[in-house]
Amino acid sequence: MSSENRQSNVLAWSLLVVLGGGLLTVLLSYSPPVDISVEGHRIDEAFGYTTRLITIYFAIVLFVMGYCLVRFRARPGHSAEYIEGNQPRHLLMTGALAASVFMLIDMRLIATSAHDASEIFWKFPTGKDVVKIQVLGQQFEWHFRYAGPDAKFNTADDVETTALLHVPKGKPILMQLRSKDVIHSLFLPNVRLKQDAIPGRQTQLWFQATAPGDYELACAELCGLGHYKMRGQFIVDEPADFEAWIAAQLKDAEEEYDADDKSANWGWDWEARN
Ligand SMILES: [Cu+2]
Repeated sequence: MSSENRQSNVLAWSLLVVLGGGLLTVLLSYSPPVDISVEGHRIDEAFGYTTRLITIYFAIVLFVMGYCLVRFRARPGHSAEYIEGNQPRHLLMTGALAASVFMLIDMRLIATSAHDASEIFWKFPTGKDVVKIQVLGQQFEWHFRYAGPDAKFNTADDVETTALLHVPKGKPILMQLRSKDVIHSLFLPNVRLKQDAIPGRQTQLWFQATAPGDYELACAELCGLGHYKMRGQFIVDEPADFEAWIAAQLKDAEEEYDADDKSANWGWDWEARN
């Protein structure tokens, strides 16, 4: 065998080993943060399904590559051939593989995500039980506002926090988001939600948490040099603890309230559509 042939064989095998190793590494290291929401499993299922199918297809491709490397390699008495893959059966094989990827992965994703969006994630909860929170994104902080006992926003009994979100377990949480400056994106990995806060617009999201604990929130939209600072605490409380926390905050809130301070009173009328 010529040294050139040997070289290209080594190269092809190295490529195969690297790709296969990469695949294994990704599969073994895939560990999303714990899901503590009622509907988050839908996102995980979409990820899981896509990952499983892509893994199968990728493994098939690797197998065919490996098979061809052995079967058609240059060796004493047999030289490697250059094939352009333009014969009808080649095109048919490629087309069939592409079509099955499209049908099994893309179409299925479109169908399930359309269903989940319209039936779950965009069906915003109503009723007395709903905990309403207003969210303001700004360079480089997240602000959260709770209406307080009067149930009205932007009044003296509002509770306001920065980089700290408290919610009670087991109740639907409905949030309205706005931005003061540029596009931000509120990311709550543990409930599998991410929603842009867009200047000049009001967006919303909802979820229901299932497990008390201390989690993280972040900004998922590169919004400037201080983007990395927009992380915060996301705390899920037992309902009684949540009420106690609100009550404790209320004292400070009423002392600090200043009706003339426009920037501190950034809240809005809940019904306003912006
Ligand atoms: Cu941001």
